[in-house]
Amino acid sequence: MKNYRGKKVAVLGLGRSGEAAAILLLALGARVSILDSAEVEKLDPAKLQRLGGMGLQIMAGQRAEESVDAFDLAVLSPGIDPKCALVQNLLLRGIPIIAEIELAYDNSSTPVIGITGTNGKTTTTELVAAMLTSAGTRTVAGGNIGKPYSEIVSEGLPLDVITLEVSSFQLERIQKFRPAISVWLNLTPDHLDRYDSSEDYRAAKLRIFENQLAEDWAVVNFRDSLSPLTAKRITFSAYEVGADLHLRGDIIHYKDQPLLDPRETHLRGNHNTENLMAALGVGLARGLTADQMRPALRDYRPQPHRCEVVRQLDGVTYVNDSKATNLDALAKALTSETQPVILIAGGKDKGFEFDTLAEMVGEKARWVVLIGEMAERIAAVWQEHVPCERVENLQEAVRVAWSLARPGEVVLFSPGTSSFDMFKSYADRGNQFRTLVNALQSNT
Ligand code: UMA
Repeated sequence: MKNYRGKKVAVLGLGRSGEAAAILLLALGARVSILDSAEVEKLDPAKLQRLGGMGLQIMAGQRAEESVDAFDLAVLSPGIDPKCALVQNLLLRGIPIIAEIELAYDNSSTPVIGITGTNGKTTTTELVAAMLTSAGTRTVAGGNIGKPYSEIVSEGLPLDVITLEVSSFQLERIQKFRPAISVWLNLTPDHLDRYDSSEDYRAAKLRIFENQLAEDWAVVNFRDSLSPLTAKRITFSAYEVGADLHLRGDIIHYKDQPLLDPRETHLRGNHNTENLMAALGVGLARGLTADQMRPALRDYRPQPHRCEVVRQLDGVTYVNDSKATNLDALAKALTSETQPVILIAGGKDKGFEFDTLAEMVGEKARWVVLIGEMAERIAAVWQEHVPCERVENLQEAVRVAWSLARPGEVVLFSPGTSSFDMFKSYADRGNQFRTLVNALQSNT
């Protein structure tokens, strides 16, 4: 643990991570300023009042971006791109900048399980936390899943291990962050609005292994060729029998030992089988038996917006997969469907090329309805393979999909990109879809 007493520390960003980091730093005796690029009237007044009352200094907008204060250290919120003016100003002045998770790690002696990957992080983090808890291990789930790591450290609960969902953004400015178990679920292109290339995105994620020692564990997807790792490795794959955790028939095996039948769980699709395998890998690394691991994995119910069945109407199944904010998630949702699909997709331009999915969409979907910033460009590359219709908003998209769908088909809302062009978040987008679907009337 570093000594922060009397140190002048800038916390960058007044979101959840920034608030948690500031509170932890105050408790450590630092003199804390929060700097946020947004103009003060855009910031949450209740939060400003709360933090102001704790003796924190808050700088907003241009004043924050041009600050000349002599900080000893800055702590970066994950959503802030280091290329932005706020960060560049500090870097040019030689002020060291660390990630929020580095601050938390540096001030806690509880071991960490770090779970990263493009898709499946939240489900796997919840599976691991539920499995460990039911086996008598004291843990909480936090990090990118919602509760900042710094908040968990401030709470100071007696825990055996902290289960963290870790994003590439959070890993960018770590120094010593070292999970006792690192989980690598998968990697497909994402966040190309922040990274110059997929290689940069991969390099940020790979940092989850960089401080691991030989006594640590890496639970990794067999199909991703990761260069040699220092930690002991457990591999998993729903497609390759050579992995330590693999499928024989429908049953997940660890080497020759049957562990779990995914059909006994509430999770659908091979991508979820891999999430279950990753959770089992963590359990094995911690010495749990199959009997200790199975019950919680069987009971677990996924969060909304992840291939969530909203309702059946006139023989048509409506599925909300608003959490599909990248192409890989969309591909996985399509692969999970065995019936013809009316696909609703599209959203913010994140730098993706949708042509890579054209053939799969042509095979799985009978019709595509497109919304958002990307609608035109997706139609241009998909319409040779499948009829595409562009509409103005989600309401119209649901109405068109409803009029096209036949009994036995699936209306799948799996946007394949972010929501921020039209909605507050993927959750807002999924909630609106659910409301619209629940308002549909039967044809019969
Ligand atoms: N801000 C600036 N300058 C900028 C950009 C933003 O000052 O250039 C300010 C904003 O005005 C705002 C603050 O930064 O006040 C927001 O910071 P933040 O985006 O880091 O938001 P937090 O509330 O701290 O949420 C972050 C994660 N957000 C992102 O990584 C974008 C949350 O993950 C995470 O749950 C939370 O920390 C707690 O750990 C969300 C996410 O979308 C769910 N993650 C991405 C994903 O899953 O794909 C990585």
